[in-house]
Amino acid sequence: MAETFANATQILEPFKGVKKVTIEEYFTSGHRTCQGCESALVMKLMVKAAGPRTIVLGSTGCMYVANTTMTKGKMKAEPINVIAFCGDGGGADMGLGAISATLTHKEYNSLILLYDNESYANTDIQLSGSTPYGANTTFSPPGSVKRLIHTRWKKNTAGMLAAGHTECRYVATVCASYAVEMMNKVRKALSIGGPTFIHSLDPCPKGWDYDPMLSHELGELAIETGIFPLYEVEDGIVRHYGKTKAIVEGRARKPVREYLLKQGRFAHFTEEDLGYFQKKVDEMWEKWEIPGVIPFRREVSVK
Ligand SMILES: Cc1ncc(C[n+]2csc(CCOP(=O)(O)OP(=O)(O)O)c2C)c(N)n1
Ligand code: SF4
Repeated sequence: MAETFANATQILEPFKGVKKVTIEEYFTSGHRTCQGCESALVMKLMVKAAGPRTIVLGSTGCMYVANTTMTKGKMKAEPINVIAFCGDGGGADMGLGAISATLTHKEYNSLILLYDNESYANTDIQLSGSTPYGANTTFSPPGSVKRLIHTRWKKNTAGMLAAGHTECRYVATVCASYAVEMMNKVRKALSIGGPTFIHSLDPCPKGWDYDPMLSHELGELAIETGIFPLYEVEDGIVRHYGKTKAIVEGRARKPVREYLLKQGRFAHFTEEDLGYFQKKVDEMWEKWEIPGVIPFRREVSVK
């Protein structure tokens, strides 16, 4: 794979299975995230995949606040990986313009990783453009007069960035419940060169209101219900992977209620709300031009 990635600062071969994953940890104990925080796991796996010649910077949010307490040290003058992380508030909302600009600069070698816990979590779980339809947040508490305060559909951030930045060589979606795949997408993004983008869906026990032991299972369910598709777009070619690929090839999706009803933020949902959510996810798979990625549809001429 080395020859094709002329712009990369270093080539990181994919881990061929969990037993081949490197033992060194760069995300050490002492951070201050909640128990069961999947975004912390994403940080741990991201830097493990990237290796020691890496600088990580980020916009403010849970991961910045909880993980950057002790920063000291010097690096040798040598090529390094640069990773910028952001939450969904920082990336899918506030910093979207900056990410867009970065992805048009072919000369930048950097990976932007958006860790999506589906709220402005660090400031107490406010609604973001990435919060799912109907969810209870501090900005959208359900009430007796109005049950659903948040009635907008979640942004299709990775699809939007892939479609809108045709010279960006690599965009992927990941979930840390599939850790080796996730790390290999980070390695690929860093190896291919140029600005690249990864969107990670991260269950958040505090914001989603569930027992921390369910984080891994909820990540799996997000994929198995088809709510969060796993795919990569490499040089304009879309590849679904993992359980999402199986869905594209015909495997039945689990009903969205299995995922939604495990989370307190959807505890107020009625059958009608669950039905609406299911219908929107079905549309994504049955009507989108590229399922889970590109929502446009060609006009069908009626004679
Ligand atoms: C320009 C600016 N606006 C608002 C804030 C206050 N603020 C700090 S953390 C945060 C939440 C960021 O949410 P997100 O990016 O989703 O990350 P998370 O907290 O969920 O990890 C906000 C709004 C800030 N620091 N800077
Ligand atoms: S609020 Fe959510 S994202 Fe933030 S540290 Fe806690 S579990 Fe992690």
